[in-house]
Amino acid sequence: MRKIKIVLLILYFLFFLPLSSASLIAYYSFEGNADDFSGSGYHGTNYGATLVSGYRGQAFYFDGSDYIYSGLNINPSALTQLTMGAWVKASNSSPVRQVISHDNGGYDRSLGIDSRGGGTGWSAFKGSGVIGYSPVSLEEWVFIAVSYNQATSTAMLYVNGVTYSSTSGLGEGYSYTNIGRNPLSGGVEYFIGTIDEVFFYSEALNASQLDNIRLNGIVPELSTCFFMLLALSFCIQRGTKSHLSNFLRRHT
Ligand SMILES: [Ca+2]
Ligand SMILES: [Ca+2]
Repeated sequence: MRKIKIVLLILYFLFFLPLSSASLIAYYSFEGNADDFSGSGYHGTNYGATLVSGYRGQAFYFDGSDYIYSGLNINPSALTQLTMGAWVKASNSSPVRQVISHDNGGYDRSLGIDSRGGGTGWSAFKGSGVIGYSPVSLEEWVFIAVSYNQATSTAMLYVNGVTYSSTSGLGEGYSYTNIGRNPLSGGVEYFIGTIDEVFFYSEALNASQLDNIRLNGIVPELSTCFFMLLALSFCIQRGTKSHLSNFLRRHT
């Protein structure tokens, strides 16, 4: 029984650790505030967005003039690989609108609604234009993400399990990130709708890894903590038992 427990713990860590704190660099669950729950400390500053019921718990509603500032630097020079995404519910699909962006011109890393990727819908910037597109259904929650790999000049848009891959040639943008708008020229392309569970990984996640986040949420950290506590209590229990048996052996 003890051996089975140890094997299960090892398998768990091998499976989940590559997707856990090692590469999660910012996480905004919007539970009451715009704090970063990844532990990295990139707490957001909210400019006008209002707390509403979200995909999970609470979320922020952006009315077309709101945004959240994050000090996270998502430039290719800082992060060769990046995946960013969120659960979103659009209230207006007229392009162009950004969910996450650090664009300062030149189609820098951005995720939102655009009309230049073959049609109007969920899209992402790829340096020399736009990857698209997945049509928007108003007032419906959808999981969107984009992964970038500067080393291989590739980018992949992911919308509710469907992927759109492209070559990319990304330049540098601002050294900070906005949620709910494009920071270009003091702010343009404002999003109208609700945004929840915004995440950033310092890896170019593949479709199955994004499937896992879409289906299970950003839970590995919590689960890891739980299993670490379980492992700790198991060790303490073992230690106590061993001390007790040594004591009894010596005194009986
Ligand atoms: Ca939430
Ligand atoms: Ca640029």
